[in-house]
Amino acid sequence: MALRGLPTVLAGIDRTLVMGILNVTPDSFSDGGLHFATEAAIAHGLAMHALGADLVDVGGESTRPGAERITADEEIARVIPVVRALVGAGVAVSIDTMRASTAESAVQAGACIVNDVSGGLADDAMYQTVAGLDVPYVVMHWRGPSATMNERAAYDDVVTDVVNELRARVADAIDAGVAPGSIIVDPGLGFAKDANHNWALLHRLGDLQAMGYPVLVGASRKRFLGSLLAEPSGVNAGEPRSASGRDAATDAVSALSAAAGAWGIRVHDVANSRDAVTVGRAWSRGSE
Ligand code: PMM
Repeated sequence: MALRGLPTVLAGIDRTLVMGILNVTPDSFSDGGLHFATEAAIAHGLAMHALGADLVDVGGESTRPGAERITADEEIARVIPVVRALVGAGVAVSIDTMRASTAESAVQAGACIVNDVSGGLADDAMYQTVAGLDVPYVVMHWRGPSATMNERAAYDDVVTDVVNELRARVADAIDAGVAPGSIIVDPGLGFAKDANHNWALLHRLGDLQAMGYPVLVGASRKRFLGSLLAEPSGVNAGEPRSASGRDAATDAVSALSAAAGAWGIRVHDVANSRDAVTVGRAWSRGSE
């Protein structure tokens, strides 16, 4: 599926794209503060690129369940130096933000995709801004800020509800001038969704693809993988697997998403997910 405005280097890739996750969240306990976080983030972004990330997704605001918002100025101060440095080094960058002003600054600094976890709901100016920027736009399924999202995880049929809500977001974006050919949709795994909601969405990824837009999947190291892999027995019986032990499960989701025809996956473990999507492509084609 040709995506309007995608840089040629990405448009030429004939498999599920691997988006490496780069969260620029400074450690307030470190003396280095923002500068340290910036340098470390740039180094990590370059490392993911070297390991095979097609894109590096730069975000400055945590979306973990319960997370509080940061100011626009703080977000921009965190992400823009990182975007600029990575783009300068030849890395394709997407900007993970719910704010139109951050999206605009990042695209001016060279980012080539806007990844909006709120699907446009968090900022009234987002659709018009993206329309003006004319870059690919990820519309993720979202029902409200991280601080309260777990209360909103109630659905009649999660797949039908997510598809219908995404359709409404996409229609609003197009009304505001976003080109239909630049839209990517994402089920928003873990955002106002419990483990079985996430599995239902993955099981029926085809229903999302039937919307007619490229689909991005973000399962990497998320809690539903930890609970799936909980210790079966022993003193830690029932304990979810820790985030650091969820990469093999993430890689499996990457392979299966690729086999199902996902446009992209958003992951921490770039090298193994790159192999996984290559396997997924061969599996679905029946050949190399
Ligand atoms: N998940 C997170 C952040 N950004 N963007 C998209 N498009 N899809 C996602 O599923 C998604 C996202 C939260 O995960 P993190 O805390 O590991 O970055």
